[in-house]
Amino acid sequence: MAHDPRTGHGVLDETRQKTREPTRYHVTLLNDDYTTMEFVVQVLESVFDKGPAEAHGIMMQVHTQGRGRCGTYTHEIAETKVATTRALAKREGFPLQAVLEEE
Ligand code: TYC
Repeated sequence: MAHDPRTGHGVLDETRQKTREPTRYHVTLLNDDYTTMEFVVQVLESVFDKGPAEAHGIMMQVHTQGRGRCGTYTHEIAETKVATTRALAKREGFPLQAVLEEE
């Protein structure tokens, strides 16, 4: 803080509040033995806006490595995509799980 040379009193000279980027979250898909590959590709296309080739690539990564990233979003959007994935999977009777990971 600066000081007025006459009074010695503090003078507020910070005019701009510090800004902070919102924390972003990865949405990660987990492998299981029951969800069909076709359904996972459909979810990647419809919920995560992937094209067919990228969706297939991510699905195979999850299938072979156990997990794979579908995208990185603000907290609210990431939560919504996780919830939508769970709801679609539940409707079809698949145990497919998506989780949030802080960036
Ligand atoms: N492992 C599944 C199968 O063999 C396919 C699968 C891929 C399931 C990705 C979940 O997130 C997943 N049918």
